[in-house]
Amino acid sequence: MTKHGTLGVAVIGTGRMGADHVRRINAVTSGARVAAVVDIDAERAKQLADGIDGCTAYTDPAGAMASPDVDAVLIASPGPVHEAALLQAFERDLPVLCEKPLTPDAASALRVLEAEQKLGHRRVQVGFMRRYDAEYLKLKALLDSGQFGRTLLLHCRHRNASTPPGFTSQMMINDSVVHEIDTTRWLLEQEITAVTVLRPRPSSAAPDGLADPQFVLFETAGGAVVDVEIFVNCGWGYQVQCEAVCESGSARVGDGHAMVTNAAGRWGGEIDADFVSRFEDAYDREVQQWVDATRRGEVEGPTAWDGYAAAAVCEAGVRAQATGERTSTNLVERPALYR
Ligand code: ISE
Repeated sequence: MTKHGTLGVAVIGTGRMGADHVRRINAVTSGARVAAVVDIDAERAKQLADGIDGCTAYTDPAGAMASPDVDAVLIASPGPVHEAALLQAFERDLPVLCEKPLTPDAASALRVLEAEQKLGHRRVQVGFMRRYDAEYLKLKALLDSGQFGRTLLLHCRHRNASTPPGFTSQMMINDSVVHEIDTTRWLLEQEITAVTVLRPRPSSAAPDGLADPQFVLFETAGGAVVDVEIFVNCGWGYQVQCEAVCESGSARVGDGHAMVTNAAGRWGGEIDADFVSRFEDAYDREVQQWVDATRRGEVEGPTAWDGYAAAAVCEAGVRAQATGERTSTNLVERPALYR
């Protein structure tokens, strides 16, 4: 699979996540190297490439993918340009790790599914990193073991300290709750059939026009109910928690009790500032497993179908948010390639 012993990766998009993945592949991941970086900001791409042995800067994904040094592609550009990059990667039959979202809406995700099916084999892993988090993996193993019986409910909390300028109420579903959509589908192995969104009176700290927080409910095909508190300007840190309530027990992850201190008559711990630090280990594991599988000629992890299903549920979520009504999801039948 690799032409030079190690996997030559083109990283497309060098914003916050892309730059972090460049650092990761360079410093943490084994068996891979950054062979190309792509950014519409030529200066930014050049600066990054200059610091890496044998790395070339490009401003267009197709140019990088045509390089004989590139064996695989990591897409970390903004969601709206994912589709074009994915289709270009398929043309060259290159393996892809695509940051979430696969694409910003169900129709474009469906086009990606169709193109991958035409290839006849899977090429895409979608970057839903929570599936690689040590605590979430433990919860998944516990639920899969059946020890606590069937899962009845999930209670999820998703809090960000603050949002960048321009963050909209719709993005609270498409960028943030999309993670709970994926973890629900993954943990329960059921599709989400309906979404309801309640909007309490916004926090006085919410930026103008942002309905923050929101309370989102999913119903699943197997009859489970999932609630998600999404609060993206809570101000006190980054918290992602999930409690599964089952027939004979419950289990909770994400309390962040790595170290508890006792001093001056109080006990306490630290709260992560953002997702880059909270999920650092998960990102490391995700990229390493992608590299390992790719070098073996295999594709693992969340599929393009998972990316499509998440996009379809997000669409229902955004509709539910606008209308205040319980909104059914509308997924196409799962194609054989993804069964
Ligand atoms: C961001 O895009 C992420 O993916 C984070 O995991 C999430 O917590 C945040 O709300 C999103 O904006």
